[in-house]
Amino acid sequence: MFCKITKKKIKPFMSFGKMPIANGFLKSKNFKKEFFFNMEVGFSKDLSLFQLNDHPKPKMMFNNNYPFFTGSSKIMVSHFKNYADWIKKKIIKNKINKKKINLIEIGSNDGTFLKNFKNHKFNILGIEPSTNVAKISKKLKINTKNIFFSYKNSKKFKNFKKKTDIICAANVICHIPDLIDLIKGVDNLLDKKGLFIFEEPYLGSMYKKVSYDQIYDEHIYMFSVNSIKKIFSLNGFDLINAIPQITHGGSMRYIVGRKNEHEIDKNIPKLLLQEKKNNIDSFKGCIDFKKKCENSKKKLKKTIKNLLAKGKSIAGYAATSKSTTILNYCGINKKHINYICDTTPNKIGLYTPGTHIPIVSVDYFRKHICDYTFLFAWNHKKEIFNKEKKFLKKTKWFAHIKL
Ligand code: JHZ
Repeated sequence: MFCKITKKKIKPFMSFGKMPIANGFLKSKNFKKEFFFNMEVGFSKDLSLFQLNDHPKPKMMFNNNYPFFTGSSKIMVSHFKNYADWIKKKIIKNKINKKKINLIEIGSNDGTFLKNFKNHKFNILGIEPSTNVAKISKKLKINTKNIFFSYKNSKKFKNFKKKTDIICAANVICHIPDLIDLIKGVDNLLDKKGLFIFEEPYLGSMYKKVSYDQIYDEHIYMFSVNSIKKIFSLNGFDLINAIPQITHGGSMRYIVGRKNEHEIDKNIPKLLLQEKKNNIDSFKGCIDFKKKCENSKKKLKKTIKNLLAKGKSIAGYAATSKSTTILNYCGINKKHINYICDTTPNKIGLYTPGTHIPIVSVDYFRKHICDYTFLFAWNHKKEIFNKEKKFLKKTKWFAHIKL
């Protein structure tokens, strides 16, 4: 395999086996036509960059049927409101006299984040390649372009050329294979003093929790502070701050600006040192992680086998993208799990990718409680347990990681 940035040869250090499209929930008539790819991961030592070897073409993942809606979690909706408030207070304070602030979101999904900027002070632009989710954002009267973000497409936004104060993204930059092209696009749009701010699942949190389910087709990279610093500094930008977030089981908010235009926060050397201590910046971290994943798989398979041998029934809660990795990697399918419930209307009535477990409504879960429930949206535990108060004691909740 080759590093997607340096193009140098690297050796994959782990394979998760054949994987379908993580969000490719499907009808039974399409079982035979399913697409699979070999999900291997490698680590570029030069950039300290954790990455997938192969991945499906972006259009196979982001199209007119994208079934993930940012607004599906109330806690995430309030996280994005806080993120927007933070930008308004901390970042925009020095632009107070500016008539209008130009703000772009890459991967704006259903507009959950951008709707917080719908007022006279902002010129906003959402860029979203999945047509169905972009439609929701357009309905909210958010200026949304239904295209992939790229350098070529960035030239279409003439009013924003070198004039954008803030470019934001959340859980999107790791989905973009050509990061150099992305940076060229950002460079084309960003003002001299502008900031590029993005949040992504954090490699350090994934290692710590052994939450290997963060790895799937859409997540081409798992970033660390070190890798982001290196990639951007090679391309004319400084990483000026990084702020840990609790979302999605541990994320990092990165703040990037043009080289030598901003002061670098003290957080950066602190986080880099922490990453060094915890082997997040080296190949050793990968090998430790691999061993932990293999043990976690063995343990989960054994737990499920024992439960079924005792005649216990098992349900799943939330058909997340992450669940596709757990189910396919551990060989768990409809013989082991009766159903997975989910709140997303577009997923209900379909089957899980590769493992073909039926997806049902949450109402069905409440009426057909199983002895055990696998919480696939472990990152939304607080929100879900709050919703399912009445059912907390009626089933035993578990996951592949400690809940
Ligand atoms: P959730 C998605 O991953 C995809 P997923 C994407 N690639 C990404 O990076 C992350 O988000 C950020 C259901 N649910 O948020 C709804 C309930 O059923 O962990 C959704 O189907 N009940 C862009 O899919 C799924 O969980 C609930 O109360 O792993 C979303 O899972 C809640 C809160 C969610 O993301």
